[in-house]
Amino acid sequence: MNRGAATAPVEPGTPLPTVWEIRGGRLALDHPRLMGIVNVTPDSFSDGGQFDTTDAATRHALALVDAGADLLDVGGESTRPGAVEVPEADELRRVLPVIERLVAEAGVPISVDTRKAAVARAAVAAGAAIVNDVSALADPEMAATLADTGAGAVLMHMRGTPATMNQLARYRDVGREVADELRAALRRAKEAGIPVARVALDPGLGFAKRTEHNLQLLRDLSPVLALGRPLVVGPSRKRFLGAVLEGAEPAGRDVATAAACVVGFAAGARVFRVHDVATARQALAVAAAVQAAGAS
Ligand code: HH2
Repeated sequence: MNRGAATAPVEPGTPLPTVWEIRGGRLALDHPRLMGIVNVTPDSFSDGGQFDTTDAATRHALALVDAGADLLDVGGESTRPGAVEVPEADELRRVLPVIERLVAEAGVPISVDTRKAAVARAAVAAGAAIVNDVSALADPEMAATLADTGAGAVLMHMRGTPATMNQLARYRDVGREVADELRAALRRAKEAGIPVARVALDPGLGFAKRTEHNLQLLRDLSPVLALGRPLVVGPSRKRFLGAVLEGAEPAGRDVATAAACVVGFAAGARVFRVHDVATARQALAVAAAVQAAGAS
């Protein structure tokens, strides 16, 4: 765990998963991958209402691809702290037309950010390759849906729901507890028949975590990495970055986001869910180049 060191970059030589199987192909993880955020919502915490029509969301998503996004994550429900669940019909109406357009036009794999099995199923039928489930299979139909559709899956750590999670942010050893809870999610996925090669894990920065928990996770992801799956991290514009910056508004946290991505990369994460793809991409290109120089 390297607790005494100032930071805990992944030990040189630690084997990390190099591919992630998603629907219709495999994503190589030999370099950092940028997942651009497309929130088709009126109320997301940093960009709510900016892209809540099909045209605006599609234009924004295509601009993220031009900026270097390797994947696009389309969501129709805010999961910010305190958010209430959006009815299934509304979520479908928001995301499906955008996914259909992006499958035809974007040229990169599309992920759907949803906690609902019915939305996941419809999105994959429309061509989505990945289901990003921040509840890690809480919907009783989700595991079977992932197993039969063949989608890649992101299983993220959270406790409770966005409405209740802040009260559940109590840990003695956040890295170990998050890893234990993700191990249980991975076991549920395997038992439902989802091939493990299709699963990526995410420690859930900002979900049932206080500032210090998010920082501790980024400092040492090794307990989660030990589960042997690719790691996704989503620090983008989150409140813990605002706490470090003593108050910057969410849209003013993109450089801080890029810094958090670099720390996450050094700790072993390979997929980075961000709003500002161009800035994170530049920062991660340097981190990857430094790491490659060390290897030769
Ligand atoms: N964070 C958010 C939403 N989905 N998915 C994964 N895998 N990891 C994350 O950290 C993550 C996520 C929250 O961010 P955002 O989509 O910008 O906000 P909102 O939930 O308000 O739409």
